[in-house]
Amino acid sequence: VQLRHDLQQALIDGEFRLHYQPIISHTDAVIAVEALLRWQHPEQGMISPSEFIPLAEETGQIIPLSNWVLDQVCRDARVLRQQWPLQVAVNLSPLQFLRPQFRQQLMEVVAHYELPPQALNLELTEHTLVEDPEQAATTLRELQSAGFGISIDDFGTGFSSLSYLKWLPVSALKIDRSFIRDMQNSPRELALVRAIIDMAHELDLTVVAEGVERREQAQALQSLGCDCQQGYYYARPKDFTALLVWLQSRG
Ligand code: G
Ligand code: G
Ligand code: MN
Ligand code: NA
Repeated sequence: VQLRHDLQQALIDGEFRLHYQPIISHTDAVIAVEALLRWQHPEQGMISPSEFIPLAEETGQIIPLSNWVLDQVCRDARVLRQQWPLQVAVNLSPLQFLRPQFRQQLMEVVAHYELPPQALNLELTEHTLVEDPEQAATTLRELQSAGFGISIDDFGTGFSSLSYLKWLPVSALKIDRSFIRDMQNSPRELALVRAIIDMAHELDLTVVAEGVERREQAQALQSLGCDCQQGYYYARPKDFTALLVWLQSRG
């Protein structure tokens, strides 16, 4: 109850932060970073978005909050790209993505920071796409032709039909970390991961495995032909300054 009230004030007081987690290609190159929102609460410490995003969606605060995220992501991407040609992935809330103003706003913010749309990768969940498939398809086509990367996040958890992949303009699938977590102990999970990777490749999509924590997982994914990996095994999410230091030290 308190959090709900604090949310509005937190934006005014500048308590939100973006952390960034590297995404690594099968050739061991860093190719992107994912922006992950954090709330540095004065009393409760760091609060995870899985706690406050649902609240923000209920109260409508998700819109100003999402606008803050987009602005900050572009600001950081501009600095990042002076040295590193990396894409920055940003998570979009369905309420944000399905608003009629969204595309225009996005175009304005990238123009303001003089970024090419290719600098951003928009992460959407299956849930967002099935909520209003026609609106989603129209917006996605416009965004893809403008040059933005588009990824399906938490892929495999949405209980949605796979048929949308045939006609939605998507560039990548991110396999949900629950599949990666269980794939070593469960032949069924392993088979699912293999099937997702093969299907994605048939459809000319890039596959990113999320939540890679151990070397054996990394090796298994590599041998399955997975294009990219992300997880604590490679790097934890870190603040922007720490990200720049990490990139520097990696060479
Ligand atoms: O980093 P963490 O595991 O706490 O993230 C939890 C969830 O919050 C993930 O599902 C992630 O997609 C979501 N999330 C992280 N950052 C953002 C953001 O900036 N906007 C939205 N809408 N969701 C985010
Ligand atoms: O839903 P989405 O994929 O956007 O959420 C990403 C979330 O996963 C972030 O909150 C991030 O902190 C978390 N995360 C990233 N790498 C790992 C990992 O290796 N293990 C676990 N358990 N969580 C991870
Ligand atoms: Mn994500
Ligand atoms: Na995910």
